[in-house]
Amino acid sequence: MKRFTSLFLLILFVFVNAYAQRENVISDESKVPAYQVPDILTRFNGGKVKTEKVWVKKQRPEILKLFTQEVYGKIPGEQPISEVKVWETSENALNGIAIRKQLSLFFRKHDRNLEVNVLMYLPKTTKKVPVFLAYNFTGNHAIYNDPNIRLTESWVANNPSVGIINNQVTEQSRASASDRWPVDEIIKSGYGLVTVYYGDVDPDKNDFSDGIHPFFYSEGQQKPQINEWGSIGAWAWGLSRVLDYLEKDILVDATKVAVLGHSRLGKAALWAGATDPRFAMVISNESGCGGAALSKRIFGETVQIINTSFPHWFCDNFLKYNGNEEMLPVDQHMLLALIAPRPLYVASAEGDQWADPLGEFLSAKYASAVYELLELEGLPAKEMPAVNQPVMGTIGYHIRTGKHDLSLYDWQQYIRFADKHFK
Ligand code: GTR
Repeated sequence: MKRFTSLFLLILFVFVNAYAQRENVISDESKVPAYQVPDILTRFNGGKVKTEKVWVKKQRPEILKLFTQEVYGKIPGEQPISEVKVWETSENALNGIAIRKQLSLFFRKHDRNLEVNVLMYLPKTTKKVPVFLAYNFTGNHAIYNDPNIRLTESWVANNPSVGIINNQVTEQSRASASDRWPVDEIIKSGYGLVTVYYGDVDPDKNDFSDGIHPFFYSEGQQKPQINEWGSIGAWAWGLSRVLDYLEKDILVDATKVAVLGHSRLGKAALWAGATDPRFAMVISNESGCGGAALSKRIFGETVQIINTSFPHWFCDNFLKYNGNEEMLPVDQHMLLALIAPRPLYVASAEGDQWADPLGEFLSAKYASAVYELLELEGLPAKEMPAVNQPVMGTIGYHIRTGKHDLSLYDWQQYIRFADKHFK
């Protein structure tokens, strides 16, 4: 009985707490508490960053180290691709204008085996093509109406409305996310699309017994150490492994891979871009808290809220900053600056206040100081642009009308941005 009562109280506490947090969410600009973000060109020892050399050799490595240690966690070791198995290459996709390629990357260690399925659509041309590399949320079969795409057999979060039952997809799940993936437009613009279901690398649940994490455990270990990777770190790692493969694919120009992600996958894309300089362009679509949005600006989702709802996304060290953002030694504009000198695009949506559009814009604006130090244009806007008025320097930004989503409008801007920098 006693145990029952304490369990009941614990559950009650969790609910009341979650509710109280939602109630306290700031969505009114006049209620945002005063805050200060670290000056990106001031060294942690107080000196000033005045040259490219000091940025590259000193400041950038220090910032990267702090994000690794305090936010996303370090990767505990190396795990190269063990085998690539190409399932099919069809010259006849999209009514004959594209090549469809499906393959698996296998990762093996002791008795562990992880299979990461890759779907590629590439324009038919004699030249190597630039590509967008992006994770999808529910499986490759969901992105396009093409019965030849293999159905994922991985664990997927239930959603009976698109035929995902008992954490398995069904025929009904096909093309269920096709609104987010304008494959024909991408191909006709001369780009390939490479996509992977993010749950192949690490299923999105607070459980560290599956996905890539256990590959690095010592005897008896159940979860990563407090300074080691959570799920975002794992997803970013997965993007780099896909890039390892793309470097070997003769159809792809691996020097022109734009890594793109929406929402939590935008956070992963940013971290991948920050940690792996081979990504030639980085695109964050409404990545919000722990992505492009400033953490010290308390608006919409906060560090405490995200760590409570998704305790597996960041490293455990990040918990120290719950309700305590002012103690963070870094903020997200510094993450964006790690991507310099490569082109970076940050996008927000008016109907996505949870992700704090202004915090995303300011972050891109503050990151500009590093681009300017490197004699690049940075973000060509001092104030938040009006809705549906994209700005594009080496940093691009837009806020569009509409809800939290990855839309055709977003893709059209990313294609324009890629044309500007890749062609
Ligand atoms: C939300 C979360 C956001 C964002 C989003 C998503 O629930 O609070 O940080 O990641 O999920 O990924 O769709």
